[in-house]
Amino acid sequence: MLAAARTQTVARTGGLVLRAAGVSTWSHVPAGPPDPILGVSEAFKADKDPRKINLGVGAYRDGNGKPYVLGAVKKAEEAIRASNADKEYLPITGLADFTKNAAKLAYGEDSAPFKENSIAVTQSISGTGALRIGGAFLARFYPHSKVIYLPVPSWGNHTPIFRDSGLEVRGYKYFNKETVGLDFEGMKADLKSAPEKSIVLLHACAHNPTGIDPTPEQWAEISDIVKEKQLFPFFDMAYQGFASGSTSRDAQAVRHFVSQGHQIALAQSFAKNMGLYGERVGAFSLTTSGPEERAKVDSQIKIIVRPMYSNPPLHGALIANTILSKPELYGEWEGEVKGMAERIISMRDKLYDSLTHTHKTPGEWGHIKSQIGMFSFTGLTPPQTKALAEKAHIYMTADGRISMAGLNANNIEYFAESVSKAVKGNL
Ligand code: IK2
Repeated sequence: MLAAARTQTVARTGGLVLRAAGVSTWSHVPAGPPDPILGVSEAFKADKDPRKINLGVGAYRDGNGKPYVLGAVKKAEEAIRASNADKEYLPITGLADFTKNAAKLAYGEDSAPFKENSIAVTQSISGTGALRIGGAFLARFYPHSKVIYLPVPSWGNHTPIFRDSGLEVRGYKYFNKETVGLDFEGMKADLKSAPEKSIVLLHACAHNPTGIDPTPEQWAEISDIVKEKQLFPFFDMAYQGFASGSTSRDAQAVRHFVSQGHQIALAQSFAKNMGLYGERVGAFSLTTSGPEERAKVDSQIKIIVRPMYSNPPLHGALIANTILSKPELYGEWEGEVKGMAERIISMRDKLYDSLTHTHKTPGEWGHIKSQIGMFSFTGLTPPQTKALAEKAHIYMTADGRISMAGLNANNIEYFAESVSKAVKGNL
């Protein structure tokens, strides 16, 4: 283009004029902080040391530290390929067979709302999307409160999800630093003093980040308080099967609440228990009074979803549904979930032994064994986690949370030795 013509184009279009003058339209946009969890993966990737270990993100790794595609998933994909499935749009609330099977997995086929067809359920962009749809639905239709109480601490994304949904976020006590266990008295006191009918977020199992769950007896007490205070329970179940190795045992809290007559909201994810992280498969559900009310709730969920992303992705839902609906794949999947949970538990035992017996690390480390699920809240301080990253190339979130699944026979000794040195102050 000739210089004169170029000048004319620049003069005619506002954005270009600004750029030509050296001022961009976006010059006022401040740099945001890196994500506290995914930022750790970026730092890990940039590290070239061969000893590096990533215990940041909660993604399962096999005994060789490699991402794991479940055998049941591979077989489901073969079945889908063989069926010559098309690539048409799904309905707004997703694949109906999948959402039905997801609800069955969570609530149990004998539960009253499942049998009565009163669960409004929609496919979601994994667990995050389920929480976001739920937050938006509650902000729009829950008549009693716009406040949601989260455990302190909670998964780091909960607060932004619910704030962006239009809810006010407050906290209830959950973690006791002294015992590195559940602050059950604090939790009960905070739930009792919350305004009546507030919304309360409960991690159904394998609490992230602490790895500490209430016992069944404690869940029964929590259910009583929720009933007494007429709180609205919103369960986040991102790890069904990962806590105990059994999907039905891990659904105990959800099923107990439902059996006690609570109406609940539930976010489900198939990222961890089927290893479908990047496929983004999840479900959001609400229990209603019956099919008529369910249909009305469904219609409003569609109105929330349509302007956000129109309809959910197909492939992951087909995989999950194939597994959930074919008995032989279901059985194989259950065995694989158990296998993943057991490998994590064996890492807990090894880490505990190495920290206490081999390296005589100062402090009490029993919580490494007693915590549940994918994560351990180690009790390491931010300066210790910083030193571990800078000097030992070991990456975890600044709060000292480690993804146990990142440990294996090849790196656990180096990890225990480095932690021990960090605690003794001689890393
Ligand atoms: N809810 C909880 C409690 C979660 O932990 C997650 C997944 N978090 O995984 C990343 C990490 O903490 O390292 C989710 C919901 C949502 O997960 P997704 O959207 O992947 O299903």
